[in-house]
Amino acid sequence: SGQIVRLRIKGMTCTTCSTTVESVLRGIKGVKKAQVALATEEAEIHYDSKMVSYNEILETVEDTGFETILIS
Ligand code: 9UX
Repeated sequence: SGQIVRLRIKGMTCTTCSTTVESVLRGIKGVKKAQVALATEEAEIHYDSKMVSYNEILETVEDTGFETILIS
């Protein structure tokens, strides 16, 4: 049930933005590992699909105010 999802996160303009998104991701129950790259607007999230779905992860990021698109 270990999965990896990659998201494009639009609208991050400084490292505080990306750090905030990263903290939010890491705070989601079921997320094991999360990295957000400001330059590429990409996030890679390792999670347990028994505990959380990628859709819940995506919606949680969107709640921070950044448009979020599933890459793969
Ligand atoms: Mo940086 Mo992001 O000053 O919303 S925190 S732009």
